[in-house]
Amino acid sequence: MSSPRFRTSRVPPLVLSLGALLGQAAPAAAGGQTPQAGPPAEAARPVFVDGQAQVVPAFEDPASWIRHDLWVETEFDSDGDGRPDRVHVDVTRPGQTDDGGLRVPVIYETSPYYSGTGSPSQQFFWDIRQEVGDAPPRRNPMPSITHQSRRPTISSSHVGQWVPRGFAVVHSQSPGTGLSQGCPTVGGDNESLAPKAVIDWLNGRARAFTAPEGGEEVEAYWSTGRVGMTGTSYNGTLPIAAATTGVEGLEAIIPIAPNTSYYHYYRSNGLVRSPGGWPGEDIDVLYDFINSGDPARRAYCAETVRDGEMAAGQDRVTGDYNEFWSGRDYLNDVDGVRAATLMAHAFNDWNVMPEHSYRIYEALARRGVPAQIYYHQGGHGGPPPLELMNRWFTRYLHGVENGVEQDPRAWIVREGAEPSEPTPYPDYPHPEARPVRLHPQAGGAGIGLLSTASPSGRQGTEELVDDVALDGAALAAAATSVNRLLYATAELARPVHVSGTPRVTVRLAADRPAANLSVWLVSLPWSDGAPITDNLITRGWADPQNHSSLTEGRPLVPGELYDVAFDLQPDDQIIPAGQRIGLMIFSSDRDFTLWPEPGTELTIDLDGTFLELPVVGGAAELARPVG
Ligand SMILES: [Ca+2]
Ligand SMILES: [Ca+2]
Repeated sequence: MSSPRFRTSRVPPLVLSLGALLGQAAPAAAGGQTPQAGPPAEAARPVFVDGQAQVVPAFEDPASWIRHDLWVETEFDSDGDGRPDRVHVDVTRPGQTDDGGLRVPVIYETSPYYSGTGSPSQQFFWDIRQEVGDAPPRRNPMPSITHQSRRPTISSSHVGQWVPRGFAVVHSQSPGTGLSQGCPTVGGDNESLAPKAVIDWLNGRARAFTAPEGGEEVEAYWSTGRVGMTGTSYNGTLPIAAATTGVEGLEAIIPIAPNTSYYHYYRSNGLVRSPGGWPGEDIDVLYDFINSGDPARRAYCAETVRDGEMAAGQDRVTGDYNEFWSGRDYLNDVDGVRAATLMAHAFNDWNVMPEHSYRIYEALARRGVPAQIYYHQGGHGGPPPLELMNRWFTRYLHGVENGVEQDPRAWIVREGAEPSEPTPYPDYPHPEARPVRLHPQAGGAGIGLLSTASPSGRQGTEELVDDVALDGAALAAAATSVNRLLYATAELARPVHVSGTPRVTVRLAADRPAANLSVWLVSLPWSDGAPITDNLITRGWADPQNHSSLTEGRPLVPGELYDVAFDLQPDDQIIPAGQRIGLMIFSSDRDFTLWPEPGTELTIDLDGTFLELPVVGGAAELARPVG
């Protein structure tokens, strides 16, 4: 099953129909600023076909565009100099906005990355070789970023895509980066209020100037005031940050692989846990990584932010949730969001994990804010198809009633399908998914059985010994191991469609007060040499000390059993017939957790341990006998 819309829209006739339409509109198209002969520029206007803004020849020539930069005055003073911080902004807009009286909506991206970033070398990250629950070793600060003056063009992203379609494109540099004043705060309030100020300016409610100090005032007379924001990763976080302010004029956002909570980025269920590919990264490392602003401000910013509130709040000892992290979790501010939100993420994004988009999508959908979600099966980043984005921005920025509100709410790229051909779902998770409880049976040092039927009789306890030298793939591939426990279903008689957020409950005891806990869901048999994503279904991590509270972990009493229940990362995947679904329980996850010395012993009580797997069609799909 695939979307008819995406099939038809890839067909050349779209271009032909556009040509035909432009032919009809020819007397009103093209302009004096373009090489083509034709009527005056002032007649050129955005053109829509099939509910999407089209490339208009009169808007296509970059030589006809107007580019300039300016500084918008914000409502905060984060660098402590007693004056409102000004943020650096660039604008690219069709020439007709000056010569033809045209007013256009705006596609806007803001980022802390436009003026260079710090070293990605791990020697400036936290050293993850430490015992769980201990104070971390001291971190080497990252070398300073060389300050760049980059104007008037901050970035050319989105310009080629949207200016020819009748939009202006605006960029701004996050506070404390590049030529923007203020301090970098990595999720602080000024990162939400800075784009709010830019949107206020685009609506005539804030002032802008030609210089960072003083300067002539600049007005956005060419703007309709309707703004859409997009961007990937950190640049996808900031549209959500802006939207939480409820600023008028921010009509639509398309966050791509956004981080929606710094706690969920750097911690997992009470545990210190690195983003995949960035071992030892933490919020203060990201501060150093984006700290490209005026060197004269850096001492004040380091003292108040990195060595101030971050040092006091980030807590790499317990990993618990606290007020510092709560203030950097956009779900806590989601009530303010009114912008129509098209989320995009990937189920194999192990850097910014797939829960980040789902938690916001779910909250917005529940509140009745227009929201859709697009998931593909790849890794970090990857926008929705242009058609989907175009319909979204056309509806909410140009106000064209294209019926996008009646579209399916969820778009899931099936395994092996092109990212441009998602399968429409009425919602995500698939509405027919039901939680199926699966129970482990003794034998996890090899592969014990995992079944929907409660085993008859007690299964008792089984043990594993932590060894961070072995990664999760090696542990899952091993026929037997003392370093993990693995339980798998019988071979599937038919494909099983998992859709949603699996949840595990692990009843465990440890031989010491603190331990890592990692859980992977895998598809077996393991294919050696294949990409890990061929066999990895999803995974999750938790701190057993947080078994009853995310904010107040308690040291474990060695030998005492605790029920640790937590969500794995959301997923949507079809496990082929003939495979077995495996639940692997282990301690340190080499690619994500801290690296304690090997030897921690975990005892798992199988009678209190189970998996709840969201399966489309429910338990019947798993309970069928083999063959
Ligand atoms: Ca200031
Ligand atoms: Ca903890």
